[in-house]
Amino acid sequence: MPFGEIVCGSPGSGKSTYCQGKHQLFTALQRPIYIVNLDPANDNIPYPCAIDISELITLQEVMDEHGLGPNGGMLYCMEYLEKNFDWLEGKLGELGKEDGENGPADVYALFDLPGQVELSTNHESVKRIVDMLQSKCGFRLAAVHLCDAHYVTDAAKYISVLLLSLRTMLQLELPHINVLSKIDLIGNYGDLDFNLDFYTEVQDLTYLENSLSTSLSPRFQALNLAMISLIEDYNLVGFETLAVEDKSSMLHLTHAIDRATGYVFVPRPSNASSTHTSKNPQPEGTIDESHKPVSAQPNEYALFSSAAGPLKNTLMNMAGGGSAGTRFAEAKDVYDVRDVQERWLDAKDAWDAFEKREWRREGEKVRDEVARAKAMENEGGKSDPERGGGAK
Ligand SMILES: Nc1nc2c(ncn2[C@@H]2O[C@H](COP(=O)(O)OP(=O)(O)O)[C@@H](O)[C@H]2O)c(=O)[nH]1
Ligand SMILES: [Mg+2]
Repeated sequence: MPFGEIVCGSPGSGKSTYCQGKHQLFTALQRPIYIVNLDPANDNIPYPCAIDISELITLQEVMDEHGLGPNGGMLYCMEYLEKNFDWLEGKLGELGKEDGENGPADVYALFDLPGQVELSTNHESVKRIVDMLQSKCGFRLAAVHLCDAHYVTDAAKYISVLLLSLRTMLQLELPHINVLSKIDLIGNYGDLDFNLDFYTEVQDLTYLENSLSTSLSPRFQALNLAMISLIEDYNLVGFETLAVEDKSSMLHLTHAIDRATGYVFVPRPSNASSTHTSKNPQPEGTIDESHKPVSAQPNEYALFSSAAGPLKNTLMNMAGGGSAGTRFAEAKDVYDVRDVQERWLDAKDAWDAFEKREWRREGEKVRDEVARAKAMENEGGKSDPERGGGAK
């Protein structure tokens, strides 16, 4: 069963960077992943692209041929893709056939969408493309909606991003994960009025009234209150956080997405034994369950990143040797938004310094290991009987 993510969000919210980060993470976890670029204006694609819409249509062509501007051109491109969905279906059908994979049935794909907000809020083409991915190609999808974390620094912007997230959720009708992206930059925008969990958990929004009434004309106060109560009535919006370069953050988000799509609950790909080749061996100490029926075997791709439950002690381990990480140094086993607050707001400098020390230590370790391996190789060469240097 193919699984995937519809990666959406405003221009510059970090969609392509997230796709690239996820590709790197999954490659490290030996979990296959394919990225489909559906943004015809994406010129510098930072990730290896399995399928690229620009093979079908480019924004520049459309603008030149039909005399359209960038926005109209983008809508045209999406309508064109909808009409030519067979092209996408054919390309998706080719995925996963190399490297002993199980073919398109077991593909995990990321769909990098264009940033025009109306595409995921009120234009119908993307919605119909998503529907066809599910009905024709059998994908189990989740929407991953990226919003720049900068929006939480201002009450009015925060309300607008809540409304945007709510509208996108209602439009796409998918299991939905809203994400405050670039959370590593949040400290640059000054102090927040509330702790981060107030924003991620969308707690009692009436607390925002004061800041809203000072930043806007009194005429709009009633409207603000009405919008706040609308968001609270639906009670649907919440946020995860993301800093692409931070492995714990990426793993935590992957965990949330795997639960939303249901990936953690499916058995592993039916030919997964073929992934344990000499090139891709089973990790040392793993219990070999290949004799059991596939349905009784754990989905190890998800296990590495997800099904194992909350990422126990990930950050605590990092904190073990340093002075940073006051919260993490306590015996705790859940990575939550308070950890994010400490990492990027309360103790950012201490954590940055700690990470730098860790990287240096890791670099030195690798250098020593390489030197040791070289020395052993040289010694082995000297004592090699075939070369005549060894004792007989
Ligand atoms: N500091 C930081 N910058 C990020 C992060 N994610 C994306 N960016 C930057 O945000 C900018 C826009 O990202 P991009 O992926 O092109 O956004 P897109 O238009 O949504 O695809 C780029 O300069 C990225 O380097 C992040 O997690 N942290
Ligand atoms: Mg992009």
